[in-house]
Amino acid sequence: MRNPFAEEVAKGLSAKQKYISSKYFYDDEGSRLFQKIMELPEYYPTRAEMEILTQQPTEIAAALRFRGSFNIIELGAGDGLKTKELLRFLVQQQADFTYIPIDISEEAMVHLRAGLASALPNLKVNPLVGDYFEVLEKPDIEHIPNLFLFLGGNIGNYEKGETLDLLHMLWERMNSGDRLLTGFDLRKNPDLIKKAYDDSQGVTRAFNLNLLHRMNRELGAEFRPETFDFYSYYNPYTGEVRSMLVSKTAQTVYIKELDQAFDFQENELIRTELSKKYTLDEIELLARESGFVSEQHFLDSNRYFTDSLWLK
Ligand code: AVI
Repeated sequence: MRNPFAEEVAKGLSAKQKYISSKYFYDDEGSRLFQKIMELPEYYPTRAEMEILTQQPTEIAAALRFRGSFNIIELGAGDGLKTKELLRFLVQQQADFTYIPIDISEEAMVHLRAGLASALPNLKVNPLVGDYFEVLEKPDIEHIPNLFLFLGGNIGNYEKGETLDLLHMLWERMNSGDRLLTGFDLRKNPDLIKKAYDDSQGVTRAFNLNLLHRMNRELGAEFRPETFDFYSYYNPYTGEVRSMLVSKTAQTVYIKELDQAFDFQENELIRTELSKKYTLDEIELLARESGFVSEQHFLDSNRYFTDSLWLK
């Protein structure tokens, strides 16, 4: 079997409306660019969520209502930077819990464990490496109350049907009484959202164009990235930011790994990403649709972002 990236590229570039999934943004170069995005003045979501987790740990901890020992299971933990503030608070409160970060990157987990060992030496950490749904299949997580964390607004990168599938799969793997804290980016001034996804330094542009570079590097593709533009728009009626690449000319691009050539018309699009912005009503509806009870929203002072707590 060919590698999954090659398979998806073959499918996406053969579709009537071409697309490449945003999950392929994150190779080493893409992850480096995403770190830069999170530091951009226009990109508010990371700072907003950081504010929630650093300013409201008392309220979040109280809302968990866990007695005795519990687990905090984080999906796609990455560098765990934002979570560290919540963990620090719970350690100071002498809460009896184990932190179980899950991430596909082994390197990220080694790094996170080492960082936590020096910053919070009393914290019990049990990192798991792999796709989070596969990892959660395994029965080696104790049946004590669990708080699942799905932070960073990653949920906004899924189409509606995929979002429901994901929440449903998670619901099936949770026990009654477990909780889920999810980060959602909220609707706000449309111009502010638009600028966050088309920044003045062109980092988001480079982040999208990196998909072409990645196909060149990994699949022996012959894209000339300078012949593509980046375009994104925000639709305030639906809350959707849609990002895409635009072929500036009619051209044919050969991909060695697929031994296939793909035709592009002038101005033809390659869809790359959805970043959905929610209202609080939509979040509560989503909770109901996926079998959860929405308990509380924790918002930053600008009301840009929410970490919302749901109960199974
Ligand atoms: C990872 N994800 C939540 C980011 C977002 O805001 O949708 C990815 C991103 N795309 C462009 N800028 C940031």
